[in-house]
Amino acid sequence: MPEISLNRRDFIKKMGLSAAAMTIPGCTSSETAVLGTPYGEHSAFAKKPAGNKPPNILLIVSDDQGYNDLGCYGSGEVKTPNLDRLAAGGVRLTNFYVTWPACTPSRGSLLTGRYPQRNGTYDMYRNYLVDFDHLYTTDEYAVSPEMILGMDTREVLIPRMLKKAGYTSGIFGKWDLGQLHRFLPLQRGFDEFYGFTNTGIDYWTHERYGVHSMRRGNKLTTEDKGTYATDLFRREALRFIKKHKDKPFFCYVPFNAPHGASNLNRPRPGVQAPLEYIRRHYGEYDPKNANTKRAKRMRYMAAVTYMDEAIGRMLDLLDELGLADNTIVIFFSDNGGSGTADNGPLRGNKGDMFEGGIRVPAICRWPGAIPAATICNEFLTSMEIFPMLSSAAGLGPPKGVPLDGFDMTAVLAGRQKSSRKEMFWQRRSNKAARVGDFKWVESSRGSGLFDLSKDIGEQNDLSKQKPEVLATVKARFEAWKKLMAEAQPRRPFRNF
Ligand SMILES: [Ca+2]
Repeated sequence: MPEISLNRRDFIKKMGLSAAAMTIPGCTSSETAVLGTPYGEHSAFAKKPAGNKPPNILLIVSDDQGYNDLGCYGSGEVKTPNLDRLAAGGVRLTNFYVTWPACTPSRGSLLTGRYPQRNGTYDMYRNYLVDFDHLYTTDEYAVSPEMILGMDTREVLIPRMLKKAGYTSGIFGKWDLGQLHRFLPLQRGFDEFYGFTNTGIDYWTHERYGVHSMRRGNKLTTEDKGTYATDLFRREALRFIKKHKDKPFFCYVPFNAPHGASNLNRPRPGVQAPLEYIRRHYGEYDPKNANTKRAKRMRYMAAVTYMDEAIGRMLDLLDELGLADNTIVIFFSDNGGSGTADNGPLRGNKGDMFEGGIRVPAICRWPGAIPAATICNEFLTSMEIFPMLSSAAGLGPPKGVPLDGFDMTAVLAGRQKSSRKEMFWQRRSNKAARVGDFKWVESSRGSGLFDLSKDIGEQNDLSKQKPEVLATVKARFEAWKKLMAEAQPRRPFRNF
């Protein structure tokens, strides 16, 4: 690719963007403005005076839920009355991205506010031999990648950041950021943890390919073996909220639903849900024909609805305790849906660089700060959550930590346009960049240049018609790669 040097005016002209659209509030650096994302010290924090009591935070993440698999996103099939209720009380985002098309790096970016390539976790921590039916022995598992890799301990995670503002933090569900003692939630700023530390489990046995995985705090526990995991994360989150109702809390609930079960049995069980629940909500279901596409879809939908009901209980509790008005509730899926999930109208699935892998359903409710029953079509990402919460807590950005997002509160409130103009993704050799409305993908599952403003389904490849745009977007990607390469190196994957 030829070396391309563009000044700001050329760049804006080529991208067909107005100068006004490229301006970042509170940011005067033209280079940062061209980059679009307020990197590092340019992070556009809209610091608000902290009230007497900073808002509580309930952050809920679903696992592999499809873009179209919520009632409020248009599904006529999947029942999510409580997520729909959440959206009715706040804002539903249509243009919200995660940083990676699968679990671990997406969650790492959420908690650090940084690109995977910056925080060092730019791939999964998992044992791939299970794909070939290899059951790890205890000794093998103890030294396997899944066990020994973890988020670099120099990274500042949301709970540690919030600690400065007096928050108590709990996580109930899937951690996925390392299993050795030093990587576990209690060593990373959380005060309470009940859940599993690897990247997926059987919903009832809580085993990951034969390895028992549920923990309370730092210790493995079998106290709830046999109970459906969603019930457990609901129970623990409700307990935590009740216990800490009088002080600011951060309750992080990353459900394992509706991720497929990590189970060696062939055929693999896929998504699991209680039989009577599937029948009650989705009709006739015969467990003897569990491997038809319809049966798999029914289990997936039931797992989503079951999770939705658990979320409803949390929203009810906030109401009962009189906390709802001073609680930020955020929900999103960690990546696009796979298997029988419905990502319509987006192209592709979990794992893909197309929108179906990385654009996800997201809802935010914050009474008094964000108007109810609104829709936000602005370009936003999960990296905006760290700065948003930091600002809500009355804190500035952590010192010396370059963030890759900005406080999106004013955008969610409809008072400002998003200052995000660019976003970049890399999963091994698969690459993607979005600059303005143009999206470039180069991947093993397809490539092209697409205009998302006219072609959200990424069907019409414009590479040949718009070679200059293609060159510009690729140049932006290369500039981002360079920036990431210059960042202070982080474990575990980077060679330094
Ligand atoms: Ca996932």
